[in-house]
Amino acid sequence: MSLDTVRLDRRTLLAGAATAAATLPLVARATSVPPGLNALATEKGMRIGSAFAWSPPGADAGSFANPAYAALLQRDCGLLVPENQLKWQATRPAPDRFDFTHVDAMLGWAEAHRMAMRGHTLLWHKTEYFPRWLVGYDFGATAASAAERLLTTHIETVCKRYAGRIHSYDVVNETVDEKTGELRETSLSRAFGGTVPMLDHAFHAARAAAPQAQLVYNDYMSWEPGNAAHRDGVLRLLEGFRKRGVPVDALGVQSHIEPAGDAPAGLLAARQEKPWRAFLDAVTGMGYDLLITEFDVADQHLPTDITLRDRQVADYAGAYLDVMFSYPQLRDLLFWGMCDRYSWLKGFKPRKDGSTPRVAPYDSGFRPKPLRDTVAAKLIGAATRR
Ligand code: 9MR
Repeated sequence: MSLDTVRLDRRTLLAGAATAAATLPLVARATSVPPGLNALATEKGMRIGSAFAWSPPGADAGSFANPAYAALLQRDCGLLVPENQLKWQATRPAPDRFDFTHVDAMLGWAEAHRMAMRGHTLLWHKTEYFPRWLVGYDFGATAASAAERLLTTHIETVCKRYAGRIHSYDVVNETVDEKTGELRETSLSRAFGGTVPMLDHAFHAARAAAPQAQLVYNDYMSWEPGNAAHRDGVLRLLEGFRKRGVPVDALGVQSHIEPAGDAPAGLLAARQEKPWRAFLDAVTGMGYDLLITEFDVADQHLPTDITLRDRQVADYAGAYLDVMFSYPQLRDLLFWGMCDRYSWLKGFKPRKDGSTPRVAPYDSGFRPKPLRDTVAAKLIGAATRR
């Protein structure tokens, strides 16, 4: 090999290296995938998650068995929650019979993909969501002990089945009446001898059956006007838990938020922030942690135009998350579904113009929306949790 050849080779090499150096960032930019939301959250000691469902393979559903939906979960989530499959209606077809087929499959999938799964819910204390057999149930002559047995058996059966695998439960869901702030009564609480002793018992039973799990009271009191009675009722409940030494670790703030009109998000937030912070300060002041358990943004009152609507949804969510993320007690944010296609709001809050509600981080074609960008930006701006 001549010296010239070596020189030429070195020159070529250097030129090549320079070209590579110049083009690498472009190539890297073009081919690298932006980090998922949970990856951004992890940097801050936080987690992002979503509700998901069970379905047969290939069904058009918000399920792990639908590859298009599963891809969103894998991209953005570190935490999942069954939307319906762990409710009494699904797991307890009869007083003495349990069916965990779907939950087992969901948890298996979550674990195989290195995601945690929350439990929702050990007691949804609202008659309309009881299994039919429970609504008119005959508790017999010793009603109080029969009711206690029914509830304890449920909590123990779920918690022990998933011991060491489910680390957070919505032990009680929605027991405060949104209009009056009073505690709901049901056939179960009446048989038990009162709602308060029944709720206390549910948390004690959960602590005994799942000593390491985070125990959550979950409800939909929100920051919009019209929620004051609901918030006050939840505060009274949480105060009572503390006074009586009931083991409750956190408040699940469902966060089905909804701009009341198409006023700028900043204006709406400015009106709503003060009472909302007063509520959250009172909750955290009692030592409770916070979770956003069911996040979505209803768009019933927003314009038809998609660009405008998506912007308003994202801005309103951004203003909300500014407040929520300012609480270091908040580490987990779960969407109530990753994409519009399967959102409960399609049926529950349909739009007058007949268009699909745009309430989730991805649209019905699984494309990311401004809401997703906003959540990413807020995670990047969030303080690191210890
Ligand atoms: O999204 C859920 C919907 O598919 C069910 O039909 C409904 C009744 O089981 O529950 C919805 O989820 C609710 C959650 O369990 C509790 N908070 C309010 C949610 C929306 O209604």
